Amino acid sequence: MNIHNAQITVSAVKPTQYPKTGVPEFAFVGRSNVGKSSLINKILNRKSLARVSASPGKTITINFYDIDETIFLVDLPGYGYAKRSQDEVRSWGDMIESYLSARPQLKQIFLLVDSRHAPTKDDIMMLEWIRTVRPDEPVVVIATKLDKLKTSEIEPNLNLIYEKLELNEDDILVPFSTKDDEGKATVWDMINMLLA
Ligand SMILES: Nc1nc2c(ncn2[C@@H]2O[C@H](COP(=O)(O)OP(=O)(O)OP(=O)(O)O)[C@@H](O)[C@H]2O)c(=O)[nH]1
Ligand SMILES: [Mg+2]
Repeated sequence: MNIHNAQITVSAVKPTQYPKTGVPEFAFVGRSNVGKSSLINKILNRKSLARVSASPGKTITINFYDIDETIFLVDLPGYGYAKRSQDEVRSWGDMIESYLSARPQLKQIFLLVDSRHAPTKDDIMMLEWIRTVRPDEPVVVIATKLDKLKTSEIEPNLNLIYEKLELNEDDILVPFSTKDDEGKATVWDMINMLLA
């Protein structure tokens, strides 16, 4: 995709605020600090369209990025951030789940996990939840921060993710890094394929 114009359209906290245009959407979910906002910037070649932070919990609304009025990339708040109250965690869970489960134009949910670590309990729960709401689709997992691994760690770490998340041969695991172009073309290929 040749991007001319990428801009944030809506920061939403409830369904009535979601865009009403109906163009296809692609959502990025995952643990807080895993690199969702960074990935969106990277694939759009933008430095700071999506707000990024070294401390977790940066994105607190559902942010819709309008790409040439053709698609929306959707940046979701992360889960698993310890410094949140029970009430916050619950209302965020509701907010994320109500978007992900009731959005006909949502073409794909991309689940991001940190390539350095084994998937957390929350990652596993999120993946299981994705499978229940989208039972007939392959799952797409993106392993972020690949640049932080030594070459010798890449294969074992990816295998561990594959195993812990119980991925099968139809599912897709994409290694990704913002420090180089690892994974960027694959993410675009998948978006374009789903649009075709
Ligand atoms: N080295 C490296 N750092 C990364 C990469 N992706 C993200 N980061 C860093 O990880 C931190 C968190 O990135 P964000 O993009 O804000 O993460 P997020 O998932 O949007 O976090 P929340 O909004 O809190 O849910 C930032 O310091 C980023 O610079 C990567 O591929 N490589
Ligand atoms: Mg973010």
